[in-house]
Amino acid sequence: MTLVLWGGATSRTIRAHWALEELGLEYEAKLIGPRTGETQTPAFRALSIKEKVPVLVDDGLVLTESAAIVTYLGDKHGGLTPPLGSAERARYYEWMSFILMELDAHTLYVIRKHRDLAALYGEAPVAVEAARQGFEKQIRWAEERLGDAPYAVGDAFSGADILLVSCLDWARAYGFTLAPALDAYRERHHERPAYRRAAALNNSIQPGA
Ligand SMILES: N[C@@H](CCC(=O)N[C@@H](CS)C(=O)NCC(=O)O)C(=O)O
Repeated sequence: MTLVLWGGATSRTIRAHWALEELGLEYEAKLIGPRTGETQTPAFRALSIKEKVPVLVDDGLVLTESAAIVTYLGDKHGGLTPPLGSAERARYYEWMSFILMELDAHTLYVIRKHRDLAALYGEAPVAVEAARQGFEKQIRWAEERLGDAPYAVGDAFSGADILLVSCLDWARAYGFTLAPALDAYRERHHERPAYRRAAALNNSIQPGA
C-alpha cells in the first residue's frame, strides 16, 4: 500500500489518523505505541531516529511531525488546508503555530513529561505549575478567536480543527475546565464520522508504560 501511518494511542497520532479518514484515503495503520519499545526497533529507527510517532510513509517520502503530516495530506489531496497565499491560509498557519507551541509543546507536553512521565524525564513541579498557568492563559486566545464559530479557519473544516480538538481533548483529560463554547466545539467535532473511525483505531492500542 502507498500510504503507511505508524503510531497510535496518543493525542499526536490521532491527528494523522483523523486527517487520513477525513480525506477518505486508504492506508495501512502500523499501530505502535510510543513507549512499548516499538519505536526503538531497527525498522522504525530507520524511518525516524527521533523514535517518536506519528510517522507517515507515502511512497518514498517519510514524514514526521503531526502538523506537517496533516498539512501535507490536505495540500496533496485537496481538503483540510486553505489555498496557499490566501488570508485563510495565513490564519491556518497562525492557528497551527499557536496550537503546537502554546497548547502542545510549552504547556500540555511539559505537564506530560514532568508529571506523568516523571520517571523518564524527571520531576519538575515548578515547571508543571508554570505550564498549567501558561495553558490557562493561552487558551483564552482560542476562546476569543473561535467565539461560537464552528471552525477555526473561515467557514470550512481544516487541519487546524484537527489539531485544536486534539489539544482540547488532552486538556480535558488533564482536568482543565474549558469555556462552554470550546467544549461544545470539541463535542461537535467528535460527531464527525471520520473522527469516530480515527479515534476507534487510534485508541485500540495502549501507549505503553
Ligand atoms: N512534535 C511531534 C511530537 C511527537 C511525539 O512527541 N510523540 C510522542 C507520542 S505523543 C512519542 O512518540 N514519544 C516517544 C518518546 O518520546 O520516546 C508531533 O507533533 O508529531
